[in-house]
Amino acid sequence: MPIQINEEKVSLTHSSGSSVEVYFFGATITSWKCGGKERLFLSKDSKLDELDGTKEIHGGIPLIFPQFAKASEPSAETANLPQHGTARYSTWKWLGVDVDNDEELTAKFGLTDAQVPENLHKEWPKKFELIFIVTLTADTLKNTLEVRNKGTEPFGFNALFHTYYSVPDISKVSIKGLNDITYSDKVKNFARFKDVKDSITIDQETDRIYENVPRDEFLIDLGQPGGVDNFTLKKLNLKDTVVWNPWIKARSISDFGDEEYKNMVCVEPGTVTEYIKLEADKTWKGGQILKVQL
Ligand code: TA6
Repeated sequence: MPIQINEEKVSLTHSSGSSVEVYFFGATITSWKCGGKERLFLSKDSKLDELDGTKEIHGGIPLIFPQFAKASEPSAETANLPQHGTARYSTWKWLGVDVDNDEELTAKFGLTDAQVPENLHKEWPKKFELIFIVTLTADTLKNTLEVRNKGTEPFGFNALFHTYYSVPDISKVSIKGLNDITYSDKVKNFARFKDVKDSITIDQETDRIYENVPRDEFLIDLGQPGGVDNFTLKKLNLKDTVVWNPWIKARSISDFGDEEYKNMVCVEPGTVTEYIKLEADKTWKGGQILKVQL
């Protein structure tokens, strides 16, 4: 069955056997399998059976909109929202399958401001419509977010794909394509640095926002012999890239396994260092393409 739907989620299976699972809560992708393997990390402690809007899903690809981090300016438009905004805490609508052929399987999910929980909506009462488009092929997963301003005034927003990759061993992971880019380091009180090494490795808590990344393609190398199962990540119309691993701080996150930091890394394309300004009645589009080297 290429499409299976229940109250909580949609499962899509492409003719090649690749598959994706999307929860209506947050339109969060919780699983992407291709080449017979799970490619995304999902914490075994994530409370998928208690999605009442208070707890986020820990893993997969949470969608971050309209705010990334807690705004430092009290006057910012999104200042009263939780650090990852509202879309992640809202229940999206299934909009159906768009394309289903041997090449690709594409499905859509929708969210309007009317679906945002009241306590969050009142803190950012803008009129908007989001469309999240998920495209699956034999070796790629493409995510596109469309944001439409349905109000009469412009608004500003952040957007980010908070992608958790599943990795066999964090000590062997390297990320190529972020050298010579200034980043602000949340672990070091947002001090700014630049790496000259051509790849990043992770051996401690890492929480960096790489700003204005001109390259749109990165290689996430899992350190496997022969380079099999590496990912290429392509960002589409997004300026920044966040790299996160909580390291042993994961032990203080209630629904995140104590040792699971060894098996995940987040590489997250987004526009978060400034607000994207959207005029009334206009649409913005951004996205990412994850490709596995099978
Ligand atoms: O995207 C990076 C980040 O904002 C980190 O600063 C850290 O707060 C993390 O996300 C939390 O992610 P979670 O999925 O646990 O909400």
